[in-house]
Amino acid sequence: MITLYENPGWGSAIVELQLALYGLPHALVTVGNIHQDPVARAALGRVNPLIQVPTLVLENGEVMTESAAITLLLADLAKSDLLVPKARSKHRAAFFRWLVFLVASIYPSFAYSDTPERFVKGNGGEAYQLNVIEHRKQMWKVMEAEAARRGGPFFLGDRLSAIDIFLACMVHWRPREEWFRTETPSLWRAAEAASALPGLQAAFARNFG
Ligand SMILES: N[C@@H](CCC(=O)N[C@@H](CS)C(=O)NCC(=O)O)C(=O)O
Repeated sequence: MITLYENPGWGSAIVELQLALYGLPHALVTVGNIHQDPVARAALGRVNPLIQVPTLVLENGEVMTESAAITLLLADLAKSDLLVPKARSKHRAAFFRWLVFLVASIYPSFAYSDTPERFVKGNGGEAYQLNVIEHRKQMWKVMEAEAARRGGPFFLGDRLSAIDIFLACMVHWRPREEWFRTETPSLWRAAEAASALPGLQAAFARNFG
């Protein structure tokens, strides 16, 4: 069985929701506060030297990290195009573009703002943290313009994809729900549409309830 190392509400939720939607059997191992607890860090570090969630261990023992890579792999394992548009489908290019933007540009900014002490020495950390969050807001606005142009209800328009699952989780992270609801209504609508999908309720409540 697949094992997901996770913390409720953290990035592992992006993977847990996909496992739930596909109906792929999996076990959960809660890792605890890997930012602060040396025991939790050591335990996860034995599985994944990056000490990050999501960490997935496949049935054959292979370790998978990186939420986008896991997203693509799960679609293969589930033999499904529910969340990943098929090769040559009309949504494929936009899906690749925005999936990579999410994980390469937006997601790393959480490491920079959540643990500024890793990146800034001395007492400049707070201003730096606020700047990172402001920069993240600008990136979300770029995604908002794209979602608005496509017209919803999902990020890609009329087609659900894993991007909506990322949004359903990430709108709960800073700058958080109220900001998304008012400043990026198209992203909020896509996140809400994904959160309401049948089959997701238990996993969603476990992470964000
Ligand atoms: N590139 C990774 C990023 C994962 C990530 O940053 N996870 C956060 C939790 S949301 C984490 O585990 N942070 C702990 C750390 O970086 O020390 C992915 O896309 O899965």
